[in-house]
Amino acid sequence: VMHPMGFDAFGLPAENAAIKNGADPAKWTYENMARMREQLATMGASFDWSKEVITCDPSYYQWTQWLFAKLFEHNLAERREAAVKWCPKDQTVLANEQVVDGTCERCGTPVEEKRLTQWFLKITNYAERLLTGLNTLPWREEIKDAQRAWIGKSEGAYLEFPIVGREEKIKVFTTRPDTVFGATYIVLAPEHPLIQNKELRIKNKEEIKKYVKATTKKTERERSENKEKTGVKLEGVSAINPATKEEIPIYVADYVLNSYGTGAVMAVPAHDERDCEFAQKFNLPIVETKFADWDEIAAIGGERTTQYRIRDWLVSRQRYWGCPIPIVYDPEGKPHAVPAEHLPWLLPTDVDFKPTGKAPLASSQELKDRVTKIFGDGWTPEYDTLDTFVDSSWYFLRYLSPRNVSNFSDAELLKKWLPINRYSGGSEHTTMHLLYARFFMKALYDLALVPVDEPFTERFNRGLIMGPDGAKMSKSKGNVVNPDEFVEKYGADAVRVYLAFIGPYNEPRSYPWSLDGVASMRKFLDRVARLVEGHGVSVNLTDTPCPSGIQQALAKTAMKVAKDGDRFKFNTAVAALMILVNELETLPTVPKTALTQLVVMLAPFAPHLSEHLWEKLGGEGTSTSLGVNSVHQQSWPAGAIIASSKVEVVVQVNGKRRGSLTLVTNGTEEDAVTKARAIPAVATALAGEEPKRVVYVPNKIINLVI
Ligand code: ANZ
Repeated sequence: VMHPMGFDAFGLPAENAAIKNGADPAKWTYENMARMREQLATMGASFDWSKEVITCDPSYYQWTQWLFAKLFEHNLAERREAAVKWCPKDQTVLANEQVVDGTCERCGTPVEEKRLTQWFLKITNYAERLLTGLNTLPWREEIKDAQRAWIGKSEGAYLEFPIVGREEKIKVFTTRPDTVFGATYIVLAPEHPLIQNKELRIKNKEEIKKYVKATTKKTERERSENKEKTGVKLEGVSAINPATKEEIPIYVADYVLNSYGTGAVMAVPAHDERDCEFAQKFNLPIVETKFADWDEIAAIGGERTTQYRIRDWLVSRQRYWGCPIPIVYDPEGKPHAVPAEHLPWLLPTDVDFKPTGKAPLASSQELKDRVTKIFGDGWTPEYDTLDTFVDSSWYFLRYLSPRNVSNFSDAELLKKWLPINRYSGGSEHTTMHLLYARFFMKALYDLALVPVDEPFTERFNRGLIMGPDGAKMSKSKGNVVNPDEFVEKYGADAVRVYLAFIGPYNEPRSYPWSLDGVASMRKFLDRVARLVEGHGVSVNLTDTPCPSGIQQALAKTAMKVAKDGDRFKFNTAVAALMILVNELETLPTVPKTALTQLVVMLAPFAPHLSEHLWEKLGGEGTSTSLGVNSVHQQSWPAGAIIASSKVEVVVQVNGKRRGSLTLVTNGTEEDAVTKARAIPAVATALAGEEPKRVVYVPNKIINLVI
């Protein structure tokens, strides 16, 4: 098992904190990482720190840049103009997910739309493979469905609607070309180029302009939501339905998105719900007609096509604290990848990182001089940095060889370890990180840089721990629980056992932090300690042999904790340990073998206490040796399971021994009777009679009375 830890440490939080406190984002970030390492250490977290990666470290981002350059060389990274959401206060481009109700998620300022030149990674080239790749992954269906919906494959056709009195035609995408006879109007997205076309004699230009402007405040998601339809008719222009040859009106409405299909739809109110709502609102005819067959569709210029909802991934950010995009422009303005020998392409430090609307890197004289020096006069740097999701799309490859200075990873180790058996994280990553990482893997596979094209075999979406009030922890709500205080008061082990106990890890539900929870775990651990150390209770540590009932309880617990632990169901694993402790507490004397097994099973949850008790029980512990005899190096009490899973049961007829059976521990009476009666000596003794009574003492005796 590899259990590494790292810091995905570029991005807005560091930059914003730095802007607010006037600190250097690098200093702020590295200080926070040191603090977190300490916190994790006090919790006894068992990470392999030799594998640590830090995405904002030049030794890491050198390879992010190297991989970006590879994608660029293979036409998978591209620069083009795009309409982007812009926050005028934060002075930066926002991702769609960062726009909430038309305002910036961070500061609440109404967003604007801007057309800017941006860098994209062409994830759409991989839409089909990202989709089919899901079929064989053993993930929960809901995770796969969410990705499928995000990729959004639709099979349909393009149709063309001539504009009355003009050469141009309006091309629409439809999944139902067969309904073309019922198309009674056309709807254009507000951004559709026809609306800007000056030659088109639109009579109500002002009204349209106002409507289009209002649209820029909304996100695509808000526009697609099922709200009351809005729109404006284009006065003075109309189109022809190619099937009916009838003249039909043209509208602009924001429920049609420019980024999907052709940004224009033929509206069929008789068959499409949204069109129907719109038609009712604008008093447009709703006509039922015959369905067109493919010959008719083809005769009207129909052309089959497949559309995907997924868009290319916009990766450039006009921000300081990110990985510099390793691109330079020649005097003609053509982009070139920075050659590998100049990587890492360092983030300049002579920068005013306060947002001004221009990329902060543009204020660096050092960066300009660097480019001139290496490439010559007239060459200029790229000033944007990469979206942090690029940094995190490949970090798991780096874990295999984190100090490698000659490659992004190690080919042999990639072959050995990939794909990752189990990958867990929050459900918020389903259509972002989890999709980006899959895309990266497929692209790198095509470039022969990795041996497999799916990165993660199993996916666990974990739950979320909420504040004690059941709401998401947030400073503004004042419901943040600081684990340090609990560690201080109750010890790290109590906090760990509490976290394990709070809910099934692998179920993406939310679990409120109970303020008494840690205290009651501390009580449980104290009881375990008393069992071993015998403080003030009537149990004594003895070397007596383990009664078979206790042996079975131990075996059962070992099996359950192992099985639940393997599925990350730590809560039920802890519950099983609690039941075992209850049982041991009923014994007048507790055998030592029972306690050693208990302590070994408790060790993953309460590592510090377990080691202490292990020493008390005669183990060496980490304090007295190199740790080879530590409780954490013991094998799981699996031997006990095998030894006790079968028992010898004596078979009697009327109290007289007639044979014996080897049965599973705690088997059913029914099974024991059937098997007993099949023993020849028993059958003879019964002489065809049905037993009047069965006395069954599980795991010991079965007596058939006739
Ligand atoms: C006519 C029609 C009749 C439609 C009918 C559907 C049902 P999916 O399945 O999501 O791909 N459409 C096309 N481009 C659009 C855009 N840019 N913005 C909003 N809506 C758009 O949806 C495809 C359907 O959504 C297309 O098929 C089109 O409406 C609409 F009974 O055309 B249909």
